[in-house]
Amino acid sequence: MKKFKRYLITSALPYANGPIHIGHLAGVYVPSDIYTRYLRLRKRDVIHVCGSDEHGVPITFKARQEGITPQQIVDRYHEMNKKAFEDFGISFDIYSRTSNALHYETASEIFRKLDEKGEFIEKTTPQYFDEEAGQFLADRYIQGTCPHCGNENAYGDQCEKCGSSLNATDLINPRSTISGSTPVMKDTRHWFLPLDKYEPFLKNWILEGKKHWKPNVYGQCKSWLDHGLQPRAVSRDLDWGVPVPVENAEGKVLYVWFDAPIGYISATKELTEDWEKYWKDSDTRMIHFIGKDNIVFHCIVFPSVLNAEGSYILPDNVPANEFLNLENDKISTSRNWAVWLHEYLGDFPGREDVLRYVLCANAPETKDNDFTWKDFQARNNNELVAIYGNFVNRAIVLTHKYFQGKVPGCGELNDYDRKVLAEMPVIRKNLENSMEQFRFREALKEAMTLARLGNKYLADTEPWIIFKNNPERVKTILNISLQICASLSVVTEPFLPRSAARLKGFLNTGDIDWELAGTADLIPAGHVIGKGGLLFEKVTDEEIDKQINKLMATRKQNEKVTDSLPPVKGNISYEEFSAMDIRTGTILSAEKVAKTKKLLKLSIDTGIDTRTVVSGIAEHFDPAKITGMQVSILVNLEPRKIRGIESQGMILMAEDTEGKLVFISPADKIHNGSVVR
Ligand code: B3M
Ligand code: ZN
Repeated sequence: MKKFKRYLITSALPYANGPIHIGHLAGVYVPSDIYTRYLRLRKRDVIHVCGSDEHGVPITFKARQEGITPQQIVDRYHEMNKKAFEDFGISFDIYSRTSNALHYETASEIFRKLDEKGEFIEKTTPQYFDEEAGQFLADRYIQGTCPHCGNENAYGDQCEKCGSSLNATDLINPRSTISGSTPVMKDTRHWFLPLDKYEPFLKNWILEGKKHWKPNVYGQCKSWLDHGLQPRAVSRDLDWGVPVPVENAEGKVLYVWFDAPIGYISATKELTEDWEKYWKDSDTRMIHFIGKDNIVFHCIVFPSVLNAEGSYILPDNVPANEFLNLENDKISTSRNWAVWLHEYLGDFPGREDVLRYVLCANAPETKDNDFTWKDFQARNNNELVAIYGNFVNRAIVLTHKYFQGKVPGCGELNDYDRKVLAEMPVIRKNLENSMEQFRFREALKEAMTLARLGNKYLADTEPWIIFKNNPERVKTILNISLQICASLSVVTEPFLPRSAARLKGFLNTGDIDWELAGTADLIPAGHVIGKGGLLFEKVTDEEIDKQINKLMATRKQNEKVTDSLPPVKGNISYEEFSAMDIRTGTILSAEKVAKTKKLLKLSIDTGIDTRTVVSGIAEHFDPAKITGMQVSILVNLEPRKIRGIESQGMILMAEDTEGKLVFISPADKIHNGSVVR
């Protein structure tokens, strides 16, 4: 692989509209910090940039919800998140923000250069406009009835109830969330990045040149490229963001995903005058640390922008992680299903290394993974306390007990000593190989292999037993044990920076050169070590129960599940199930059945025919609002007369414990008559 002179590490800029949780740490920030700390220990020229991503509709949405300005929202969360990262030892060289002037300047400069080069396509497209508020509506500012499930509060981009991704024009009875009025279609001009034009460059750069990327990253890029790319809008009608820096662009700002990655550049400019050395010199190795949902922006869109601009380097690797779940459920800000960093630190003060350890050991490096509090407790108690902490504590206590805290000289070696000393450099080499390949779980395992080696060596040689008759032998055992302790203080630093610093204090060594880790003369005989202590404390059942109870209370609150769920019916055979013929259909019309409260007469296009179904849903749905909705319909139910009307089938509905009724609709648009199986 090419030898680079320097490294530029970027970590995804978290949106400044909420706190950081363990999913962010596991996906992006623990890996990027481990790697950066490792490079620094290897004396590489490296900078690590990050900062708050302060534009985008969710921020304006939250500001409107709270009745404050977007700037006040980002000010709050920028500070909160900056502190949380500092508290967790995430050692960025700069944590900047995209609402600052330097970023506006940098993003504008790049946009203008692409515009002057004629890279953009300008297109006028119809967009929903709120005449009362006098502004175009971004997708999140439009609500209406979901055509799939009838949810009346679906958004223009997504229905949060059935998860369908939507275009604003799919919504039935759209309304503006700003004024409540019905929006009108109005033409608006935007700038588009011609990603289709960049396909040959991207296919060559990625599909040919990046075969060594992690399969989850390479695979996602390949599928995007195989499906063909479309021009992508890089401007929005919003009043919050980087104004589009060209003529006749009033009221338009850069699309957040156009400006945010440029935040890495502006942060670097803010950090060092030498910024071009990092961004424009091919001897720099740029690595983007992100979560899998950001792959397209960091591997397709941003590299296309930089390549079109022409003077920047491109990322050498993008080792994106998958997602972390919490107690077998998706982490969700809106459902408060998360472990928030500031709350963790409140409950486990001074123990951020334990969380770093567990999140690295369980990192979703190749597939989604799960965080459980029981596993957190087990790893802390059985690995950090019982192996690493126990070994270090014994070695230091015994050195004080037998040799007044002075590192004893190493006497004659036996086979076991030689085996242990030979193992140490091998472990360090393995750790380095894993680290260089962004396999941090593996690298951490190697660090713990060194701790296990020391722990077992002390347990097997039992210096506390043999000291009386053979103090010379104990000198050798403790000398070797202290070499291992000193090596651990070096190789654990990327993962557990606070504990590594404490261990160096215990050993009174100060900083140790990485290249010495794993050697037999790291800490010389005669050196006086410091007082020891416990590197890690046990996590108690009470502490864990408190966390689990907190999550269960959140779950109860979210689901408001009462225990009145109807019991499961008796089993049926597959044949009985397959006798039902359920299809997708569309409601063509709906009207109340005269003199009834509950009944609606529906006309359904089943793809096979158009038929009438009478359904007891009049108290739940306004007939005008469900026309056009896709539903699931049992088409081979015996017809029956209801209030004189022949009903030919049954619409499938779901009813919760509070009597709420929703349609069971296909998650995506599909032909009527499609078989539900
Ligand atoms: N803020 C998306 C996210 O937090 C976005 C990352 C920007 S990195 C330039 O997932
Ligand atoms: Zn829906």
